[in-house]
Amino acid sequence: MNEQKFIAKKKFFGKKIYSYAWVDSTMKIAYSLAEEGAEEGTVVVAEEQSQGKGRGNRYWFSPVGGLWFSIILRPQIALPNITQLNILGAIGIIEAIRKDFFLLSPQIRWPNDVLIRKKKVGGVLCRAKSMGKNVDFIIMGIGINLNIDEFPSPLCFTATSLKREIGHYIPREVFLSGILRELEKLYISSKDNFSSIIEKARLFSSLLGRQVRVRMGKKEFIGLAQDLDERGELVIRLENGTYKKIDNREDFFIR
Ligand code: BT5
Repeated sequence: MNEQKFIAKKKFFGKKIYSYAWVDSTMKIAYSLAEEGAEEGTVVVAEEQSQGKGRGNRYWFSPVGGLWFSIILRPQIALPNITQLNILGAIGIIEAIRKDFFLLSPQIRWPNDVLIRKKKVGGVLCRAKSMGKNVDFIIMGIGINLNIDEFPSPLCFTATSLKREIGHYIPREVFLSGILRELEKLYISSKDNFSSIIEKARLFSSLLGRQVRVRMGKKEFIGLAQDLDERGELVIRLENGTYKKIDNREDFFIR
């Protein structure tokens, strides 16, 4: 049964939660709700997704056991700074993990991956709808491998779950309300001041100080991941000594 539950809470993020047993993608449902005028902070969560999406339409493995949800955001900004929101989402995942499981050391692989011991435990996907120069809404999708025991190849080499890292089951609703609290705090504070989020992204970065290989279309270059600028773009020091900033439109690889 794919019954739609409607849970009302007092908070801003997750004040309204639409919860499904299965969906194609929570992104699609949240997008339709946003178009119909759903308020900021509305959440769509599913136990399972048949067509979970990553960036660039990549596949997102979303079986029962994970935490898959999307939040409707209506930021008052002229242009969607998706890089910043990706970083905010990843830091929200990191803060929620650190709060509940202080022995784990999650890291952000700029701009949207969360890793534990170099394996991906979660990811963020932001989609914007613009009206002319203004953002109408943004859907922030968050995927966290909560209680997944096995991953198919090739994910079994690159992915992990929180259950595998800590060795026990984690209740989904409890983790969801914790991460919504963290995301809400970050989102509210980011309106006045994004620099504290950038500071956290620097602190928890898996890339800074490392040599990276970046692919932009057919071009590829190698350099040192030097810093994140105030807009959340990654500053790379190229082999010839010049600097290049990249945003999250590029495909990104670590050598
Ligand atoms: C992401 O994309 O990491 C964004 C993931 C967002 C998923 C959420 S779930 C709720 C909402 N609804 C959706 O349909 N999507 C969002 P990207 O950086 O492009 O990473 C995609 C790559 O990660 C894939 O090409 C695989 O290599 C790998 N991957 C796929 N599923 C994975 C999983 N469950 N755990 C770890 N890695 C995975």
